Amino acid sequence: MTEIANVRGRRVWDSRGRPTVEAEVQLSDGTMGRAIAPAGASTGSGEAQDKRDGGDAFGGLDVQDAVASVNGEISGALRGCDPRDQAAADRLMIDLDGTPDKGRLGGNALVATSMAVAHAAAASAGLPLWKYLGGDRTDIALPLPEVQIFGGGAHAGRRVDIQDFMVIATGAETYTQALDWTAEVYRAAGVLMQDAGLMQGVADEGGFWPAFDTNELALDYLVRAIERAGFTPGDEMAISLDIAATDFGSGGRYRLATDARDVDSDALSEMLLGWLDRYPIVAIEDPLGEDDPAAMARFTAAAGPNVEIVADDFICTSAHLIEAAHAGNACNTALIKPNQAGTLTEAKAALDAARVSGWDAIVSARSGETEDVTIVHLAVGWGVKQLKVGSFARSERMAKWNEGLRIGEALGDDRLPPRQSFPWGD
Ligand code: 2PG
Ligand code: MG
Repeated sequence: MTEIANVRGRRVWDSRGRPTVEAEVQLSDGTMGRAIAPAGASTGSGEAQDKRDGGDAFGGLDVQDAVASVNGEISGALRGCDPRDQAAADRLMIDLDGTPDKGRLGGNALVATSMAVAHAAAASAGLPLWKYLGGDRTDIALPLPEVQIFGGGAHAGRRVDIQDFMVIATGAETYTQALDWTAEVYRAAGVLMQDAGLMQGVADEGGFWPAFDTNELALDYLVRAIERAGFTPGDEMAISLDIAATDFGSGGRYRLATDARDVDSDALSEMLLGWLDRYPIVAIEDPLGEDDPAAMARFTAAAGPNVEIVADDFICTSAHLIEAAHAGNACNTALIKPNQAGTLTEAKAALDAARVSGWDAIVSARSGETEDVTIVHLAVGWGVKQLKVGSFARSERMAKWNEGLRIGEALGDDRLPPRQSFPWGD
C-alpha cells in the first residue's frame, strides 16, 4: 500500500506579504502533494484559528510555530497513513490538535496539510485533483465565476463599508465566455474610474480601490461599467455583493461610516432590500451580522427565493452552523472556504449539509491568497456551481481563474451549469 512517508512544512508568503504555511506530503511511491494555507481579514468567530507567533517579527504574524507543528507532531502522526483515506488523515490531525478551534497546532497548519494529502493522493493515482475528487461523475461542469470589481471594507482600509462589489456573468454559456465578459467589465470600470478622477489602484483582492463618497455610488458605477462594456445589466451581467456586516456591526446595531449613518437591523435590511429593487443584484452575502440570526431570517424571507442569500461569517464552513441556519430559515446559500473549517473533510461535510438543506453553494478563496489553486479543483471535483476568488487582477487571483481554463480544456468542454439551475434562472 502507498503510504504517507513524510510531511514537510515551510514558511512562504501570501498576497498581502504576510507569512503563511506551505505543506508537502511525500508518499512512499515517490509522488508528492503540496498546498498553501490562505488567510482571511474579515473573519467569522467560528473559524478555525490560524496559529501566529506574536512578538515583533512581521507584526506578530509569523507562522514558525505552525510550520513546526507540520514538521513535528503532524508529520509524526500521518506517517504510515493511507493518503486516499482523507477522512482518517483529517481525523488524526483534529484529534491530535485536541482543541475546538484548532488553535493548538493551528488551522493554517492543518488546512495546508489536509489539502496537500488530497494532492498527493491524486498525484499517486496519476490524476488531476478535480478528476480524483470527481470520481465517476459524468456531469462535471466548470463553476460560474463571481468576480470582484470594487473592493471595500476590511480589504480597502474601510474606504467604503461594503466589502465586495462583484459581477456574475449570468448570461454566459461557457467559463471562457464568463471570464471574457468579466475582463471587459473590469476594464470598463477602470476607464470610468480614471475618467472620473477616482482611480487610486486596487484593494486586497485586486478590485479597484473604492474612492466613492457613498456605498451606493459603487453600485451606480458597477451598472455603468457593465453597460459601458456592452452588456445588459441583469440579463448578461448581474451584481453580487458581500456586505460582510459582521465587520461593521454587532448586537443589531450597524455603523455605515461612509454614509455617516448608524442603523439597526431593520434599517440595514431596508436599505439592502431597496438595493435589490433598484439594482440587478442576484446574490448578497452576510447582509447582517453573524450575531443577528432573527434579522437574517427576516431578510431571507423578504428577499425571496430568486436571490442567493449567502452565508459566510454566519456559518464559517461548519456543517453544524449550516444546519442551525437552515433550521432558523436564515440564508439559502453556503460559502465554502476550506480554511474556515480547517480540514477538507470538514469543508466537504459543510457542503453536504448545505446540499441536504437544499442550499446552493459557492467555493471561495480568502482575501490573503497565494499561487495555490486547490479551491478551483475542489469546486469542479465536488460539483459546486459557483466560484469566488476575488477580482480579475493580481496573480494570486488570476492563477485560479486560469486553472479553470486548463480544467475546461482537459474536460474538452467548459460549459457552465445551466442558467435554470440558479435561483435567478427561473
Ligand atoms: C469574504 C472573504 C473573501 P476574507 O469575506 O468572503 O472576499 O474575505 O478572506 O477577508 O474573509
Ligand atoms: Mg464574505
